[in-house]
Amino acid sequence: MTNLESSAYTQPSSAEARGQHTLQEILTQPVAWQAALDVVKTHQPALRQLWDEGRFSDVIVTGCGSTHYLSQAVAPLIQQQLGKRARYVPASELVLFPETILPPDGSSLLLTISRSGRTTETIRAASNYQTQQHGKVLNIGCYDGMELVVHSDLALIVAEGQEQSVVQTRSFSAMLTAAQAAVASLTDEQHLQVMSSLPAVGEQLIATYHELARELGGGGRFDRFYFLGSGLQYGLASEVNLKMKEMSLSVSEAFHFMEFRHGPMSMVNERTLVVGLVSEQAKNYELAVLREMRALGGQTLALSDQPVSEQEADYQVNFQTGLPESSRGVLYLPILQLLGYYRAISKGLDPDQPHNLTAVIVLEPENA
Ligand code: F1P
Repeated sequence: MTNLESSAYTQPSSAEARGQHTLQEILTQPVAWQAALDVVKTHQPALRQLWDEGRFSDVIVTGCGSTHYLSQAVAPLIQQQLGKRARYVPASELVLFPETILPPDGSSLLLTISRSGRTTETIRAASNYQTQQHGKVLNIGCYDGMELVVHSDLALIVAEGQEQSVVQTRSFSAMLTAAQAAVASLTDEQHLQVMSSLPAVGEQLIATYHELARELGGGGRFDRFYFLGSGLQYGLASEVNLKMKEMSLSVSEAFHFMEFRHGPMSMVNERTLVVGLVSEQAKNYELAVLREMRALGGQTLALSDQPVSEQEADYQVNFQTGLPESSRGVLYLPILQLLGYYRAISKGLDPDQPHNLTAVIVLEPENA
């Protein structure tokens, strides 16, 4: 029997109280981004020492649920920016099938990501890696002193990412900021410096587009949602898709942009919202997909740094930062978290109490 940790709060007393923790955590997340930047700056010497002395052959990034999707965003960033092969895997795969993941003669760095630091699969993966492969482990999380931190050679802990809610919002973007800042600190000090503008940009973004998220999520116009992302954005598309599912129990899926044409677009109709997390590098290819989905009757929402044409997007969120794509991934998150939040509220659900879910999955020994 799996021992599921129960969420530590009571049923809201009235409808308007529904989802208050989740909403506050979404709206305050830029504060946690600043804290993440400060944590990385504090640990920069230790991070540099671990990286230089480790002489790693590759990097394996792992987590569960939201933090697995975070791994999907971090691994390509590491490979692109640090020039080391990097791959992401769910922690359970590393526990159950290590020989399919660990390079036979490699000396990998294992990067574990976990909000709680108490998820059994992730702890097991880290513990096994240290005792069996005698490898190095870097951890990113939100709660210090947890078992996963004990099984790490270095831990970047962003306490301001801690949450009451089960679904990860502020914690996820805080850990993403820490990961992107850690990579920037190992490649280009200038990239780390320019990230200092992210909290203010995030506050402005939320203020500017909050109403759009409420309109698209709450209007009842859509009954299926598709989140498209490629390159550094695929993991983020997977995560915001999970938010839509966890909070609103909606039909939703995430795909790489170009994959959507190869079958899944058969689902597009007049009650479909196709959300594009547009990159810089492949923007033209990605916007072509959105144009085609509009032609099939779907509505499209494009999130990008610079504005796109009205032929490509019915709605758009523009960051207008000019920041490198490797440093501003968090900006895609708040409005799409709000989209799922308002969809849940419009369906009479309570995002603070997601159906079937708990904040941490702690498995009994016989199941782990
Ligand atoms: C992992 C996780 C979450 C999920 C849910 C259950 O937690 O699967 O991603 O949203 O809360 O736990 P953690 O290892 O990141 O604490």
